[in-house]
Amino acid sequence: MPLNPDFPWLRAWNGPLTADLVQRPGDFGLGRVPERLQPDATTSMVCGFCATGCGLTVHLREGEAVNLSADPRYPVNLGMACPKGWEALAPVSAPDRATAPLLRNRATGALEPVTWVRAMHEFVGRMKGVQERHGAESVAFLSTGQITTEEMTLLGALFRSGMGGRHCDSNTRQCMATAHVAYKQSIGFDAPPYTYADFEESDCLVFVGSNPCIAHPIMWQRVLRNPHKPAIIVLDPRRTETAMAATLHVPIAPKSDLALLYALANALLARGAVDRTYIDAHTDGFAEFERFVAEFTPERACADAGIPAETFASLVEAVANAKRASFWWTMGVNQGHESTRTAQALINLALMTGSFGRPGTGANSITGQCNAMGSRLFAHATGLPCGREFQNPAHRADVASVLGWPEERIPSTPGWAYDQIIDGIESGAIRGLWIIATNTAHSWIHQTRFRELAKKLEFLVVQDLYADTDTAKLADLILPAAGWGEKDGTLINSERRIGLVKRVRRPPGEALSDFAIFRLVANAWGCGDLFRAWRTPEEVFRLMQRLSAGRPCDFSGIEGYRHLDQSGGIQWPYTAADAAKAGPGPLPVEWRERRLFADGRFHTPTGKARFLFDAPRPPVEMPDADFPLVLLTGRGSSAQWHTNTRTGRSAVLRQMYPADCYVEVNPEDVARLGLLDGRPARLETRRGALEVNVVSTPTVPSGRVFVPMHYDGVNRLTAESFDPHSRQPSYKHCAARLVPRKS
Ligand SMILES: Nc1nc2c(c(=O)[nH]1)N[C@H]1C(S)=C(S)[C@@H](COP(=O)(O)OP(=O)(O)OC[C@H]3O[C@@H](n4cnc5c(=O)[nH]c(N)nc54)[C@H](O)[C@@H]3O)O[C@H]1N2
Ligand SMILES: Nc1nc2c(c(=O)[nH]1)N[C@H]1C(S)=C(S)[C@@H](COP(=O)(O)OP(=O)(O)OC[C@H]3O[C@@H](n4cnc5c(=O)[nH]c(N)nc54)[C@H](O)[C@@H]3O)O[C@H]1N2
Ligand code: SF4
Ligand SMILES: [Mo]
Repeated sequence: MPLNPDFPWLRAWNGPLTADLVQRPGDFGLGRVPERLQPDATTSMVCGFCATGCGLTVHLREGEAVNLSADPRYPVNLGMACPKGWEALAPVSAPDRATAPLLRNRATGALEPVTWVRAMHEFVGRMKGVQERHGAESVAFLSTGQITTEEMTLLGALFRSGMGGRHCDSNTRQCMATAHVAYKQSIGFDAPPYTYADFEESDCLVFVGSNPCIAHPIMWQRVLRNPHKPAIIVLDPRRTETAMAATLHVPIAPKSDLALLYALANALLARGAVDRTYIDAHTDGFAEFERFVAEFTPERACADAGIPAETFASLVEAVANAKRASFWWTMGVNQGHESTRTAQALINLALMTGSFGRPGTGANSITGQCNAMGSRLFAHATGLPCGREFQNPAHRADVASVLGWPEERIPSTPGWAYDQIIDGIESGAIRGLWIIATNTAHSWIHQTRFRELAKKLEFLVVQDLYADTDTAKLADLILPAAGWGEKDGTLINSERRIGLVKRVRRPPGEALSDFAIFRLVANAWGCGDLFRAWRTPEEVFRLMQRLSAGRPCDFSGIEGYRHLDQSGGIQWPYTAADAAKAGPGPLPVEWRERRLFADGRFHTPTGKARFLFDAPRPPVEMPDADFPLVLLTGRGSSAQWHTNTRTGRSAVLRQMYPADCYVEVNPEDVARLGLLDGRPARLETRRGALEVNVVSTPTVPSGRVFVPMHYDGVNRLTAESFDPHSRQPSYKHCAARLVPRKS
């Protein structure tokens, strides 16, 4: 394929990326390490692991990061950080980073380093080739909640408006799709209402399918600062670290949440512990809900959930007595076969008790990845930016006018969700796939199927920090990406706080920021003109602000990156009217922690929140004689991040978790199954098997076992099943058996 004529600078740049090019300020969002970073100074930025969004102080020598500490002034973490935060430089400093594009030699099958020019030739030539043969919609991308919002915005626009693609999704589907859909349906917009001060102000915190001691340790520190001697209730099939620290553990049977939460609503009604004034003024559909929950008696709930009657009574008592009840949920809810309704059952509880918009209250989804919230607003997967809909002509016109593009450029049809894209590979509808900052071959439910299907693709591109991830190993082309600390941009945390990340390190070799790679692709593809005003991350941030204007997430009042830097991040919304009240410069203290819906007005057409509910259903795969155990999966330690590509590269973090995969088994089951504590066993499901070491522990009840998701192979076991509303995978329920291994 001839080089695209719109791409003269790349034609000239026919070789390795030179130091000179890297240092040309402003080019492709790279730029030199900013002037303001004096030698041996410090600067601050937010952590790039979890959605807590802690502020970290970066210590610099001669303008480059040499060390990190927790930022005492940042309103999120108040000087605390978890092990991953302290070790955040280790994954980017690893000696085995991907440093040049790698192309698979079709004759030998080996991956060989190539120039960026060649890499772009291949990318454009082969993706366009697939499109010519099989139609524009035959290429797809899978992206992430772990790149900057500016990068997500650019990628979505590039793919849908520039490359003519349609099907794209991100790993946020595995994680936050449920919360997104639940909020949207119930309160009209994906707007988690809380601020972290609510952890400290609540007098009753109900955590459902959430283990913050491990997964959000700094949020848990905020709970520990609560001076009100709160009731802390944990609904989890396992006696987790969080459950142990709680005032009440409700050890419910896996996936019995929905029925139990309806029974809780019914019991609160029976006690009169509901706020009728609030319900009448601010909600729709309560009468139907009240009738619906009447059949969920305490007896039925306790039988279904396998919990003692006293435990249920204590739960009801605690919520009924609370003045400021808050309901928090994470993956034990989101990853389920009826997860949207379960999340909405929590929203219903908050609404009926008037626990919305006041300090210490809320139906609060805790986010996972550092920028899942950015992805929910800007990824182009489920809609146009800022909760706009593809099919809505007025929404398309808005976007076109902000971007200065003809309206025909704005996509008008939704694309497929993650699972549909995978099915599309099987059916032959998807032939080219671009995977960015996610490790599908490990993290996708039923990974064996994905690995088999990947072989069917005509072209697989993987863009990652490392060339040896399970997904990168399958690629035809690997694009080496800069990581956290090597690029500028913003991330949005769980409480809607927009925080800044900065370039405080030079990426190794020829690795480029994802932003720069997307710009390269745009130019090579021949649609670079569309993105003339998208040269730097901050220019794109300005566009994002204009896209947000007038929407519930409006942050058009932010003055720019410097303003975020001075203010400890800024929560959306922050409108131009807010800015006029707060005044210029660093945000006044009273603006630094803000919650939503104090006025009880929601984003639905009526301004009222809706009670949404459905009859509970059993999970698709129940234990039986052959596979008698329920397999639970989730986070294993605060030192491991997902598929461990990053955390596995820190020698310090490696000391903090077992090197080999393990399964937690109740001591009774260990004895009954002839297993031995600390010895290997085979964990089998209908889809595959995994070698694991047995950890005998009473924290999992008999009949259930738990495997952390961080070790490769866990998703050989899981069963493909999805929530019908959010299409989020149900990672936390399938039937399994454990067999002692004779060794
Ligand atoms: N250290 C560390 N921290 C992380 C991450 C990480 O990989 N490592 N990942 C981040 C991301 S992306 C996410 S999404 C969050 C996840 O954060 P969490 O959701 O808190 O973590 P998980 O361990 O996946 O799941 C939470 C709990 O759900 C329980 N559970 C399983 N099935 C059910 C059920 O049917 N009902 C109920 N009520 N509970 C159930 C599990 O036993 C588990 O204890 O963590 C974030 N933080
Ligand atoms: N069984 C089971 N499976 C699960 C879960 C579970 O609880 N149980 N949880 C699910 C959840 S909630 C989630 S969020 C997913 C997470 O699943 P993944 O997203 O697959 O996990 P990560 O290991 O975070 O993968 C991110 C990849 O991006 C790379 N990367 C990091 N930073 C950058 C960057 O700036 N640019 C680029 N280009 N690459 C970068 C990393 O090296 C890594 O390879 O797993 C899901 N899978
Ligand atoms: S709690 Fe999350 S954001 Fe804070 S330091 Fe740890 S990984 Fe980073
Ligand atoms: Mo997640």
